[in-house]
Amino acid sequence: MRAALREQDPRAYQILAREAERQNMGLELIASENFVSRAVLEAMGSVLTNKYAEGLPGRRYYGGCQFVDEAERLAQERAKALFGAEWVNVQPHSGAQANAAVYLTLLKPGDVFLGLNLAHGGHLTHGSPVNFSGILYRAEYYGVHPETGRIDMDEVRDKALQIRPRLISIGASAYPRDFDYAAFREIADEVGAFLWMDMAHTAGLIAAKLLNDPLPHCHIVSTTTHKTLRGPRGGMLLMGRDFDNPFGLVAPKSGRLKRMSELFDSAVFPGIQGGPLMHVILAKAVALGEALQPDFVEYAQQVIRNARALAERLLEHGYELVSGGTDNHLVLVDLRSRGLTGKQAEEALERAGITVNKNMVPFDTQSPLVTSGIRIGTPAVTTRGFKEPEIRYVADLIHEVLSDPDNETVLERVRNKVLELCRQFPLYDFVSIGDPAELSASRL
Ligand code: DSN
Repeated sequence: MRAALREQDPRAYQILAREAERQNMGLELIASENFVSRAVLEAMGSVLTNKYAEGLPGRRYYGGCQFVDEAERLAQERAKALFGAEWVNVQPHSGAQANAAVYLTLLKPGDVFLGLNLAHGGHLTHGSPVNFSGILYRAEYYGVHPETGRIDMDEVRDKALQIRPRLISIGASAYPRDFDYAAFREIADEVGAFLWMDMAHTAGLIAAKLLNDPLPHCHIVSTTTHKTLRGPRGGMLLMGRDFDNPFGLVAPKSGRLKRMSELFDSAVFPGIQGGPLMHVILAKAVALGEALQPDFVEYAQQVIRNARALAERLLEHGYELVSGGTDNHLVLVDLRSRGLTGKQAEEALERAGITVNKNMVPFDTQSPLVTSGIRIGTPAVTTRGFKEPEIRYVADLIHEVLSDPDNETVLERVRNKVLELCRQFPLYDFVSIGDPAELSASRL
């Protein structure tokens, strides 16, 4: 199939080949990225993309859905088994879509909700003023403690009692610590709010039971499927149990009282989406099947061990880490004491073949386009086979670059070391530009 792409559309093929080369020959340390298996790639690049299937399995608005119904049921069944969920919806096209369905179900425009400040590790869809969540609803924030860098549960409670939100959200895109869901639930119950966890970043680590489990405590849990879960780009909603509609929510048109699961299903379709991406849903089923295998737990354990080793080595080099370390798959480096901005660091590392992202640190005074920090994650390089010795070496390379970020000789030297490391841990055997493009994953 890729030979067809090369012959029919060389420009598109070149883009694909060059991106494959970039992934193969660079160090991918963006905390939200990963490398999927060949099986997941095959499911995604399949004829299921041709099928319209609005509705749910067995209740579609189109004929010919017998096989895509099986795909969706397989994904549902595996997601339930993996997370111990009573209900799932595997249709959200992305994490942002899954989150949109949460808001649509639980809030009315103008309602108040409480989420983690974006500048303290929160996510765009948790109330940023430039996102629908902050435009349509009234977002209030809790943050981390200035000294510990950890979420301050006293602040969460005080804020919740003061503003009486209808919804409290948990979850982050740059928070290196675990969450105390039971404590959040107590606060939510005290103020009569729904509790929602967006576990997009840590879903794979939660599935492997290495972090606290939000499902028993939250009314709703959303996730992406492509980060630590190592599946295709997409979203998902889950409930530990199908709670009786605690605040008497009714369906938008009929005004009828419904189960929470029915309300969330209708919020995804027809609420915010049309036809589900059935090729992606099949790929979600494949990835969830992989995550149910025992070696996925080993992978997730290694992700955390690698993040800890990275943190320790960076601390040895004198870097400041938000919260002083990590419980999960990422570290957040505060560069203020080194006289560097996140932007400078990201750009210098990129030139040396190391991809990270600049990131706000709590109480940052720089703009989001400059920032004072970088976020470094281990899921992708762990998939590649890196263990503690390699990750410590990566920390050394980062330090080499950041100690002299404008020195082209240093950047070139590190780039060569990165290439050497990448050759030792081949990823996709996607032959370099000009060769027949057979994707035969050598390690995956
Ligand atoms: N933008 C993603 C991240 O990098 O964390 C989250 O959606």
